[in-house]
Amino acid sequence: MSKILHQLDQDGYVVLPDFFDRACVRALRLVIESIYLQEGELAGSDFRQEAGCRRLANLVNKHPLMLPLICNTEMLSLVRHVLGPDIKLSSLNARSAEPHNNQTQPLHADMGAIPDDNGPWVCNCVWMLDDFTEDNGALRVVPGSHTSLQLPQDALEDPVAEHPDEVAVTGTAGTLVVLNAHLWHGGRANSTRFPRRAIHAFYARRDKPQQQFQERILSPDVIARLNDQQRHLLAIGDAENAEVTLANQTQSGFLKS
Ligand SMILES: O=C(O)CCC(=O)C(=O)O
Repeated sequence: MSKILHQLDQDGYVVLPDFFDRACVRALRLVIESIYLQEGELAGSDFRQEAGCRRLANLVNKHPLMLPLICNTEMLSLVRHVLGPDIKLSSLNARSAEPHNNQTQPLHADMGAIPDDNGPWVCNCVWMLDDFTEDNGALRVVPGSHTSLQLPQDALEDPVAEHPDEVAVTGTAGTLVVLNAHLWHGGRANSTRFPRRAIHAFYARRDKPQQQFQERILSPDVIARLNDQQRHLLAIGDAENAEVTLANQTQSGFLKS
């Protein structure tokens, strides 16, 4: 464990192969494909859409399989290592880099966030639903950049261009990547015939805004079924969260919309 934590501190990310078993990966793929089908052209529009990709937002609301997964103790202990003990879910989205999409995402920090006096406040967990390879749109990261206190759009001439220090985060389906989301990162272009699918479980420090205001986007039925632990993680009935989230409706680190 200490090697994992050291890597998370040092490089700003850690890769945990075989975190989700095959049955779970298969079930998640089926779930998100059925939601893509159901939502059609509107998929992702409840948060944002992205050229060359299919996206889904608000996944806690859209399938019961998601709830136990966002509460996974081992994953949350790594998130707490980054953010401190008091955390909440910020959003749960899916992203599929589509075949031959020719779209490299700009390097960015999620929510355009820079650590404050209390340290990091955003942490992203990428659940690989397909193998991530060098050429199918793997995540790219610039190790160590989470401590730079700068955003790539301010520090780099061209955040889309390949960074000299970037590495591709590859792995097999079922791998979990935990990312200090101040780390400069982005999805690479997919030059293969197959989609590269992932779910992003994005967490925030308790005092900071949620990317998507869960209390407003979850249906009353879903909220009624939550246990105390889940309500807390989603910040349901949390007045401080409502205030800070509604006052800061930033959507994304690289598309300022
Ligand atoms: O799916 C990926 O590889 C990364 C996507 C990402 O960083 C984002 O959409 O903000």
